[in-house]
Amino acid sequence: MRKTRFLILLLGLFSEVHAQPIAQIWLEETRLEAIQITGGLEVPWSMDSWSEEAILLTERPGKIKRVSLTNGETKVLYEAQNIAVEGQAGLLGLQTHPEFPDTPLVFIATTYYDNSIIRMRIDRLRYSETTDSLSFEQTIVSDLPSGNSNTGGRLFIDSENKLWLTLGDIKDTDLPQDESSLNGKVLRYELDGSNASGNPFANSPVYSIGHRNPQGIVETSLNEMLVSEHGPSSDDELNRLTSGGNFGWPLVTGSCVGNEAVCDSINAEEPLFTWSPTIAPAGIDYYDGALIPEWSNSIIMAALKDKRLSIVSLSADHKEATEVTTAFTDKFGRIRDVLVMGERIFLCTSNRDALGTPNEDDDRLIELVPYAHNGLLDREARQLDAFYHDGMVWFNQPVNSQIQVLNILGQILEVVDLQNRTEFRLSDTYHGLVILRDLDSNDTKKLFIP
Ligand SMILES: [Ca+2]
Repeated sequence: MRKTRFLILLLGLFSEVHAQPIAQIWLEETRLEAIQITGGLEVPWSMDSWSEEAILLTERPGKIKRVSLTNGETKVLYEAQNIAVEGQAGLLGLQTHPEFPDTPLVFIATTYYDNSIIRMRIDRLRYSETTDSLSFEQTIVSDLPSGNSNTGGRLFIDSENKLWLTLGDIKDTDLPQDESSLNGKVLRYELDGSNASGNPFANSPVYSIGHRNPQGIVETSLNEMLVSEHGPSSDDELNRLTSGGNFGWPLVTGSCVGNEAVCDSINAEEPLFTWSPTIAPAGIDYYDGALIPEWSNSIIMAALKDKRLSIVSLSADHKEATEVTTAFTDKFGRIRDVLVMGERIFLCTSNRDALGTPNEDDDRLIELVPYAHNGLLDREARQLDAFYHDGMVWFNQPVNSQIQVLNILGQILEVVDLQNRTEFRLSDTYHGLVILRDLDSNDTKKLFIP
């Protein structure tokens, strides 16, 4: 226990909170350990970076919490007032100002009641160091269509300081194709809430149309804007936004292959990737770090229904998906959002929503910590059929290859050429774990030497 803790401190870069991993997976060259930063959250919906040391997140019932990455300590910085919390409505998207904390502003998307009708607004909050809390400053956009289903609600600020908001169709399929309605649209504003300059439709925040329920949005390093969206019972989509682009809903779902006539008639955009049956994609972020080479230049996508991450590798120009893999399936339950902070990757669960099955720790904020591995301890490798007894290594079959003996650090202690023998004597200087590796087959076996 002590040793583990020391190792984690030595690595420094990463969290020492709850150092015991709650799950791990093996990629080709990287082992990823999942570390719980904190539990006991209530449907966390959107995360953003507060600093190197903390994450800011919304909880859908209305709180904004700051979670320390050094000790997991969680503090409520804000409780939203006059909000509508029912079904998928509540406190949703959150983004810090690009110059935070020099410009200590935070933007949130939240639903509210106008008489009994649910609408959505974007509020600007200000952080005070004196009180160590956020306070309401101004509603910069209001009276957006909303409801308790297909609400969208993800906020994002891009590299040109434009404020994006995804809006679902609110279960009204007549409206996503109607350019004058805001249902089923991706909207783009200036940071003061005015319509972004250069938007494709006059006097409108609408950037793209024909969306069903987009719940994730991110900008890649090549400034491509990508959006994840929930399909009906098939065809969840990852889309690359284009100014004025039509993403098809409800006239076409998923790929235009087989739907060419409809797609041509509305000039629909082709998704980068589709998932059928649906997996319920939510938050997305873009990773291009060096510590997980298998995931470089990828979109990391949270999936609610399929309880996993989807990793979408992008082409060099970021206009196409080249490979899609999955990770951590069924390890944490429903996953709502993903946050990439340089080399660090975080996710939050959504097991306390109406569709989840929470355990006592839910909901959780989890960090994925990478370790390089050389394949020696890869759990996917086959096991050598060998055991240790009384100073000797015994094989169940004669072995006609060279066997490496390594210590736990991967250093080679010796190489034994077996030449059809079934046993060899180990040096009595070896104690603890040693690893055998067959140089022909690469099969390995861990042995404990008392
Ligand atoms: Ca579509």
